[in-house]
Amino acid sequence: DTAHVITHALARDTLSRLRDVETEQVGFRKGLVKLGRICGYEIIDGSMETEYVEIQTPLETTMGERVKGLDDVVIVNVLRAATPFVEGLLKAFPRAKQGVISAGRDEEAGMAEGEFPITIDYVKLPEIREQDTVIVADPMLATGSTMCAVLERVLENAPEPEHLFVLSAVSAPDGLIRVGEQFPEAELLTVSIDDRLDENGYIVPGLGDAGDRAFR
Ligand code: HSX
Repeated sequence: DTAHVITHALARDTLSRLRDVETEQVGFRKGLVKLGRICGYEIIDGSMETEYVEIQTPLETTMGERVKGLDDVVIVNVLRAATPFVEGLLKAFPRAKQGVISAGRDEEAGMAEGEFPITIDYVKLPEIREQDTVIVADPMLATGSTMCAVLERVLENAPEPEHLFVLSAVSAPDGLIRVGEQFPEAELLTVSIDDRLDENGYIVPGLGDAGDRAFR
């Protein structure tokens, strides 16, 4: 198994609204924010440890728990569709550092052997340290070309982080396989593994173009 599917009922509900062609721009953007928050909570629940801490309630001293590592989180926003998704993630990881990468498929060049050439225009990343949980977020993982190019930039000159999550809302089997093969250290998280890619490299059934639906 290459990927872990986030199956929280609210994640499935929210993704279904995103898929719906009737969901207009505001609803779509809010849905992506909400899905980002749910995914963030799922990452915390599934992968982060808690420690016991003594706390004082208004009545007495008792044991409480605190999630460890919340200060060591780096979220990478793959412009532009990931922007609302990352806004949601930040609700789960309010103290995260953020990186930004503008990367996109060269659609005119077209898909060749299941891959697109990728243009990267802008990269600004915080320092990545061994103890960090790095979350690279992009709502769509289609051929995986964009994500592979992004991961290359994220990981160059960086030590292997504690966790490297590749988070998408919808993904295609081909893209997950490609990213998994090229970056075996990455933990692939998605809310849905869709059926296939069409001849233009779009995820089917998918949700259309997330960037266009959120921003146009
Ligand atoms: C869309 O295409 C998404 O937001 C991703 O950035 C990208 C995914 O396509 P692929 O590179 O996986 O084929 O703009």
